[in-house]
Amino acid sequence: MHKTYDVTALGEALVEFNQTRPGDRRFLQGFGGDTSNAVIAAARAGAQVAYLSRVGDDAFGQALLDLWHEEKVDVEGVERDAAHPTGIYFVTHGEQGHAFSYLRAGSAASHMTPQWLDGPVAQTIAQSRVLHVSGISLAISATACDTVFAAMQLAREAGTLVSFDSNLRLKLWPLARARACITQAVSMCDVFLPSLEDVAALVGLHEPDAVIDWAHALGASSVVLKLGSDGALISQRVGDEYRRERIPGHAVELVDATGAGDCFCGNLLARLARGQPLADAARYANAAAALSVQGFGAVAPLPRADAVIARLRDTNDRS
Ligand code: KDG
Repeated sequence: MHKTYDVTALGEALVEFNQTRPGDRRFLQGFGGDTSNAVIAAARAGAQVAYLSRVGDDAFGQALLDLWHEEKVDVEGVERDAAHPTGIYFVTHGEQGHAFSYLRAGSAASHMTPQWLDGPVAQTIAQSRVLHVSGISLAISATACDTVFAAMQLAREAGTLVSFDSNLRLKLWPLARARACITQAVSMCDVFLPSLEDVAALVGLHEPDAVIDWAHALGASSVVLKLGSDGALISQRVGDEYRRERIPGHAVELVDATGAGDCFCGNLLARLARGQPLADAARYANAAAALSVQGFGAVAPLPRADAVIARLRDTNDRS
């Protein structure tokens, strides 16, 4: 099958309202939704991308479609739903970092079903080098969960690499269900992109090497453990061996970490889809994520390739 797209993601996009300062009543409108953030990050890295989702036939759904149009994200696989709204979320900031509050129950995206995959959506998955999904895509409803598993299966059959970010959000589902579904998804993916906090909360593993062993034992052939400002630990099956490497982090001044993990995923997948080795793709993604936390909101600060390349060059010159 000819691969038209480098990276396609499936999930829910949201309109974001981000508190401008801790305690402030002013909220800046932006955009979010982890898989949408990741696919925009990949587009800004130079990849050909598509997004698969459902939005309301409302002003926020239109705003998201306009955003994707500006960002050169193919939206053939985005359906509008006249009966259910586009989801929204609020970001508040405090001493513990940022927190999310959602108004998304019953949203258009949560009404996706496996039947919706038939036709153009399945076609786009088959025409992609990578399909990216997340724990949030699984969490938003039972039918969305079924849809994501069916999409992962379609991708596997079409020779499309399957990427999965655990993105555990315990406001969206109970821990026991999250554990069962996320474990299943890890067993169906090629590239697993968890954070240490997610796996600690899910299965009680706190050591990076133990997390990598657990994910490989479930079936993921590549694991990229995101460690925030400490960089990443990557591990890849090569023949009968597993090769592990630590990718150092970047010290930067943090403004807002919303979407930094999605930025990392989108940039990593854009580079992998173009044939870059995992370690180089992870170094690139790390630099991109470091840049993204210096701006405000999930989408606005996602960097473009020239800024990431300049950051990598500066880091090399200093070492
Ligand atoms: O990773 C950032 C996302 O979590 C944010 O944009 C909103 O997708 C979102 C969610 O469901 O938490």
